[in-house]
Amino acid sequence: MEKSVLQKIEIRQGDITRLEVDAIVNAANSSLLGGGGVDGAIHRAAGPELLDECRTIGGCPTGEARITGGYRLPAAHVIHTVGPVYHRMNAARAENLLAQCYVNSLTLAAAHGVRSVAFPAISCGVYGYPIADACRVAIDSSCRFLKALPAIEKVVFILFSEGDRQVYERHLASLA
Ligand code: AR6
Repeated sequence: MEKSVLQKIEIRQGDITRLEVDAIVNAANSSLLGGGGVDGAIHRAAGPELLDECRTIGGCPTGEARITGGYRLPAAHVIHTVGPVYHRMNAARAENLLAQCYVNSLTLAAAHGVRSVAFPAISCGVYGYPIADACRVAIDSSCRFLKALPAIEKVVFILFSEGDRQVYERHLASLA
C-alpha cells in the first residue's frame, strides 16, 4: 500500500463520541432512529436534536450512508452507515456490503468538506461480524479509496477494546 495513504491512517482505542475530528461514523440500523452500542452512545452524546434530524431522513439501506450534524458532539458531522448483519447472508455478500459502508462514508465525507473522519468497527458488535475479517475490509477498502480522495487528510479507526485495537494495528503494520 502507498506510504502517502498509510500515513493518513490512525488506530486508536476509546470512545468515538469524544474524538475531535470533523466527522464520526455511526454504526446505525436502517431506521436511523437509534439503538444500542455505538449508535446509542452517539445519540446520547449528541443530544435529542440528532434524533430529530434523523427522523427527517427516512432511513438508510445497508451499505449506504447519510450525513447529519453533530450537535453536542465535538465532531461537526455524524455519518450514519448501516453495516451488514453477518449471519443473514454469505460471507462474500457481507464483505461487499461492509466495504460499501466505508467507501460510501468516505465519499459523503469528502463531498461535505470533511478532512478528518473516525470509524468504529462497523458490524462488529450486535451484527456479529468477526473482527479480524472486518478489520481487513475496513482498512483495505478505505486505503484503496483514499487515493481518489486527496482532500481527506486523516482516517481514525477507533476500537473499544484493547484486543480489537491490536488486531487493527497488526493488520496496518502488515501493509507497510
Ligand atoms: N466508541 C467506539 N466504539 C464503540 C463504542 C464507542 N462509544 N460503543 C461500542 N463500540 P455495535 P453493529 C464498538 O453493536 O455491530 C445498534 O443497536 C463495539 O465494541 O454498536 O454495527 C444499532 O442501532 C463494536 O466493536 O454496532 C444497530 O441496530 C462496534 O462499536 C446495531 O447496533 C460496533 O458495535 C448495529 O450493530
